[in-house]
Amino acid sequence: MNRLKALIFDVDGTLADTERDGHRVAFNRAFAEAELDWVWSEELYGKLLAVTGGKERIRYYLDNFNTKFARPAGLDDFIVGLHKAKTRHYVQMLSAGLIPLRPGVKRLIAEARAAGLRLAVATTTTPENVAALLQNAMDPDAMSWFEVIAAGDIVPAKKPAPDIYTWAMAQMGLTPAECIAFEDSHNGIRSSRGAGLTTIVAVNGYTKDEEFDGAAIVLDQWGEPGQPFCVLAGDAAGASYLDLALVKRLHGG
Ligand code: XBP
Ligand code: MG
Repeated sequence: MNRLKALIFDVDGTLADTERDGHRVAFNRAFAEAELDWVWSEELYGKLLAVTGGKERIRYYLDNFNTKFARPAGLDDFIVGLHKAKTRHYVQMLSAGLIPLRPGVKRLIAEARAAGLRLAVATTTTPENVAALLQNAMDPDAMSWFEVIAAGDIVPAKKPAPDIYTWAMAQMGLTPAECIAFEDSHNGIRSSRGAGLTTIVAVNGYTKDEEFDGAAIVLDQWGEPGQPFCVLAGDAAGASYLDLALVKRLHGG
């Protein structure tokens, strides 16, 4: 096994719990602004999360949950417009400080930087959303801490396809054996494992019952000193929160 050189983070659900009170709310605001009567409840949104990518999710909703909607002639442009408005609302919410990082994220990233490890992001969400989250919830300079931000439509096939992780590693000139991924969802780990990456998982409310075959470990949260995680699968070797020593142990290099 090669020495660990880089940490690659998913964003939604992994760095921050963004879906229920962030993305979902922003979608609903965009729908209301467009005078659509669509409302995505917490429960419905859980089903819609089967599909990653906001534009793809709107189409999935129309195909499966709102088949009677009279579609406009240019459906693609209509979805693109709705999604632009959604991104504007979502970025506004982040700028207002409404969405914090998950416990432990800031500490782990500080430790990784201090140890000289390289950092990247691999996500299906829109690049503006990543910038807004990192700048508002992590640090005004946090964008510069990440060597590669692989996001959104940069690859046509979104998670669970491995492409976004493969793209990020190609940009860094690293092999899967030199990296480790952090994920929160089944679609996410299918993508990271598909790209050959050892993957550490911390679930959230929407993903806690999903399958995480092939995960190095599955936790209920990243944990902090005084805020221990529960190990849902795997072996934390007695640790109670995820630090770099545990990351390296799970990576094996
Ligand atoms: C995240 C997503 C995204 C966000 C919405 O998945 O599925 O679609 O919900 O983002 P992952 P956009 O954490 O696996 O990357 O609306 O910007 O697409
Ligand atoms: Mg995720």
